[in-house]
Amino acid sequence: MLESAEIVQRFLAAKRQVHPEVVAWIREQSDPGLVDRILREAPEDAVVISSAMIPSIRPERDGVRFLADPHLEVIVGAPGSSDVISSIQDYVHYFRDRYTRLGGLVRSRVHSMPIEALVRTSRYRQQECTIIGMVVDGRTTSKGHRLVQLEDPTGVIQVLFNKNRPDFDQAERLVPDEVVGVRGKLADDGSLFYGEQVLRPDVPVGNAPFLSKEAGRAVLISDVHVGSDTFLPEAWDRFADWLGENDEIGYLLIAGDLVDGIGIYPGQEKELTISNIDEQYAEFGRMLRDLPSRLRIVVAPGNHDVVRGAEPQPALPERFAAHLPTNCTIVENPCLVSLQGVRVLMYHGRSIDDLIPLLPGTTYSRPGELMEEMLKRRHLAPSYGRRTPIAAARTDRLLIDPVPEVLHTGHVHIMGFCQYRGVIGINAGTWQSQTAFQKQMNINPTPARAVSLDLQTLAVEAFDFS
Ligand code: D5M
Ligand code: FE
Ligand code: ZN
Repeated sequence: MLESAEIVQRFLAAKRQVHPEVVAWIREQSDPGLVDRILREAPEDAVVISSAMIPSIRPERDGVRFLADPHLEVIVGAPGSSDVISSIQDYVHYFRDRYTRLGGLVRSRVHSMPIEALVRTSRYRQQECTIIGMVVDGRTTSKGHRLVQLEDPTGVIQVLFNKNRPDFDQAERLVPDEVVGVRGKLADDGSLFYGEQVLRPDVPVGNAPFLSKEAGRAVLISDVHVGSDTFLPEAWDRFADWLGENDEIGYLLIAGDLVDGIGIYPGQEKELTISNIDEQYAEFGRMLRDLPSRLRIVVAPGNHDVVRGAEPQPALPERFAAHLPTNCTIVENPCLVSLQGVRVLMYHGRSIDDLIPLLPGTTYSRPGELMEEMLKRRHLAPSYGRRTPIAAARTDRLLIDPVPEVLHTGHVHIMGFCQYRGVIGINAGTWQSQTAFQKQMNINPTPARAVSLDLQTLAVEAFDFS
């Protein structure tokens, strides 16, 4: 084992100072190559090597451990936590887990009964009760009422929502595979359940977000799309300068679509300035290295990135992560990170494409509303089997549990916000101007945006670098 004095000496020899915490940690590791690796990977402009610089000193393949950073913590979604999956068995487990956990949130508030027990005897007819189930599907009847099929582990039932009853608008917003409670009455012949009220898992009414006791500021962005001919380098440079001028900003969170990728859509090759995937990440890495080295940067993938599309998406593999500076923490999509105790749920946001056609009145131009719909359902991607591929693992990693302070999404390239029962939703926009495809789809992006978050107050401020 290296002695402390020797460790300090080796840093001094390299014209660096080292924090005592780091020295203590190095002593414990009994890893002779560690000092050299830290010296090699530490930010060039760092005079004092602090513990904050160590967590992302990536394990070389022999698996060096990290020193926990007191400020940034990956609670869920550290690299390697998404299982390898996809047997029938997992699909069954996946939906059971989704039902049990989301149903449990409703069950904790109301007394409910299994569908099978309800229809078996005539005892419960004409008596108000609550059932909890997963929406199989729904349709509007010829008279304009809403008929929804609801399933729990014991049975299936048709639930009819009368268009003239108060909660009809909520019934219209039931989407396939979400888990809800429905309060109502069984029909006399037991064939139907008359739904009166929709009870969603929801954020508790009294939800009180955690606030950091110390000052701190994070910046949230998304959809950088490096390598695309519509990526905006000058705007990015202005952003980089601004980060340099505002040294109270300690964190930068990036919610996916880091690069434009290769072969993501037909004809993409004609719209790329960098047509090699390694080169795209190398360029992205250079851009991050040019940012102030004090920043702790959290890097999550999106559907344009090089990892599998099925969510949860794994973190960037080492081959590509190796291009990123050591102050980057690579994570999965989704992931839950804590910044001084303020929990940010990062999710690229692909399910927004699925939710918009399912939810009347929603639009790409107001992504905040879709984040609110996710929070009410306590789920990031409520409907299975649409445009958002979901890897059906034994546990449903797309549940929103615990309730975070902040939900950070991207994907739609339009900045938007919500504030729902104490939770702040931030859709961060993009660094790419309108693509030919988006023009065709009539999607008007809000490029070159960054959103700042005050960790003491959760105050949000938007900046435009275009
Ligand atoms: O997604 C950027 C935006 O383009 C986002 O609003 C979704 C939309 N988009 C992407 N692909 C499609 C398809 N195939 N149909 C309709 N809309 C789409 P990005 O992930 O950056 O490509
Ligand atoms: Fe994107
Ligand atoms: Zn995307």
